[in-house]
Amino acid sequence: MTAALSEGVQTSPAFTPRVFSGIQPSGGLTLGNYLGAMKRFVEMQGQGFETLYCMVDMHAITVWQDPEALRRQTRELAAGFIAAGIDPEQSILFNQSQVPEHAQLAWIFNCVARMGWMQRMTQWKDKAGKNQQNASLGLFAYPALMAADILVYHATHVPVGEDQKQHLELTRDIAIKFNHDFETEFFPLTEPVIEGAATRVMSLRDGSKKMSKSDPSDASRINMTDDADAIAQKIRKAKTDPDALPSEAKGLEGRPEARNLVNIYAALAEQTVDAVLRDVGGKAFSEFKPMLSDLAVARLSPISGEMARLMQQPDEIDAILRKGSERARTIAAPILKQTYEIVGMVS
Ligand code: AQP
Repeated sequence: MTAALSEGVQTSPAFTPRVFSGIQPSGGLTLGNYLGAMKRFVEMQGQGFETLYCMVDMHAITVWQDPEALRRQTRELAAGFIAAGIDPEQSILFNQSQVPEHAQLAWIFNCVARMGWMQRMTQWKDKAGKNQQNASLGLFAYPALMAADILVYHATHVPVGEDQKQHLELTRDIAIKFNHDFETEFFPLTEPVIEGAATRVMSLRDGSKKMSKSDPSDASRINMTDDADAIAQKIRKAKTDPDALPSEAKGLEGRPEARNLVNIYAALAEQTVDAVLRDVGGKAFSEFKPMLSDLAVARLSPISGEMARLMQQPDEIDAILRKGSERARTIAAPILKQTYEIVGMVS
């Protein structure tokens, strides 16, 4: 039996409705992170869930991070969360490494998950590339840590972008195997929440590649800290095709770059793609791109302005994250303790 909380979102009554999600401080925040994840995080606040949002710094170091850059990016990401609308009183905002229960539960899950499951993960294949022997063990085990991030809170819902869907399925597989092996129903089967017009924002330079913080080309992405000129220039130079925009969504088939810009517009305007195309169908990109730039600047500049202001007060950011990790531990510690008991570890 399930109980409806908000439109389209269901939860099992056996578990407290609880949202967990994280973002890696592996670079500056992108428009992809904002539309695919952070905007959704804000929308789920105050909707009948407890909400926990995390800077997943332990995930970030699965590939090399300069220590000074990691510190700066972690604070900048926290500033981004708050500037985008996460209220650190209402939600629990914290840094993953400061809640050791994540790593402790991850070890148990390393012993539950199978090598074959990990080898199938497309993120592992993409990030390790052809040189798997030289990739870190942490990168391979990444999905088990992600499962621990979620299940150490018995989170029932995880808002993510499309690229994380496979990892969420693996989280459910780990919960199912743990519950089966130990003859329990201790871990919930967490629901991914992948919704909206921009669950997969693509590179501005290549409509077949995801927009990403770590793409070597800065022109491929809009950073949340970009100023109005940089946003306008990147959109002006974004790859497109020579045709005018269609009036219906099916006219975007086979036109990945056009689809991407329309999806971004729809997500920023909070309209459906069909509604956007009803207005802009027939326009050339030379007309549409300035509309998109104006909208992006209007939506993003209040956030980047607030991020810059918050970054002037790093001690305040650190205090918010410390308080968040203390609150997070009050939920995680008893769940870990019970897990140890189920597994047979003597305390
Ligand atoms: N392009 C995207 N479109 C929609 N959602 C996206 N997300 C990331 N890129 C897009 C969502 O943002 C959340 C946090 O992602 P992450 O930082 O944990 O890692 P990622 O998915 O690997 O993001 P990046 O920007 O590509 O980071 P790097 O370059 O370090 O690997 C997730 O919910 C993700 O779906």
